[in-house]
Amino acid sequence: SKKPRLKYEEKKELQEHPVAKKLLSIAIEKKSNLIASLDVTQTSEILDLAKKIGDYVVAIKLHTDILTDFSVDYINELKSIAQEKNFLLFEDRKFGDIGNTQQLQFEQGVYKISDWADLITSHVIAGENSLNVFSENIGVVTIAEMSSKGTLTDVTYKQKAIQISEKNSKVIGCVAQSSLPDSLLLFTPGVNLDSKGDSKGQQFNTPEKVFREYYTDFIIVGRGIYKSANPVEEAQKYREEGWRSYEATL
Ligand code: 5FU
Repeated sequence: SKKPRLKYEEKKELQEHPVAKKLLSIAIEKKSNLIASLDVTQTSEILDLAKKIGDYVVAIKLHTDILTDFSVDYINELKSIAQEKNFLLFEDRKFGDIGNTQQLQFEQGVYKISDWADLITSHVIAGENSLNVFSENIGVVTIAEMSSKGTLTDVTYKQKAIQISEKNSKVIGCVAQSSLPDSLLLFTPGVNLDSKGDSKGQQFNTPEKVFREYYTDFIIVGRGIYKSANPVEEAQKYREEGWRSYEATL
């Protein structure tokens, strides 16, 4: 039989990065392991959803480059909601270039991600030095394994991505669809209670399955929440289901 997983309290002891500690503290305090991915295209929709579901999540994941009306005012308002409701801002930029280009994408352009993100995602396709450009105070989450059908992130790729991630003090964890070493936090997207997938390659699992089989730490839910008729009720449901499933593995 499988050995029990580490509790969030135990993982917090293992983590040295302040953002990892903060994320785990929020999880413990809110009894939540839910990250809502608000993949909507207007800033007013994000702000509205963030106010309504902010109490139930540890972080809100963003794809800032899909917004049609980005502004610095929007970011400032989102930051103040995040502070009030105690959640982190997670930009799912999935950097995937040489370090020099990633640095420009991280610090420059319209979005100036380095000014406001608590967490960012990055591929490691360009090798370990490409991660050197991210700042110390931002938690880097590497993409070790994707959720989509036919992804190229096979076992060998995943192992190499984990090796790079374990060596780098800026990396707090990985996006993956299977277990990780205890020193890395596991973030699992492709989670939905009502659907098995979409016509564009996404594959969904239930929260129960990803906790039981992968010992994930955080579930990432997009359409299951923001596309539903009642996002508040769904956020509460995924929070409860995620927490219950986590406790069942202890
Ligand atoms: F790295 C990954 C991955 O492997 N699968 C994903 O689905 C990231 N994602 C993101 O999680 C994706 O870009 C969406 O923002 C989100 C899943 O949204 P869904 O609506 O729950 O499918």
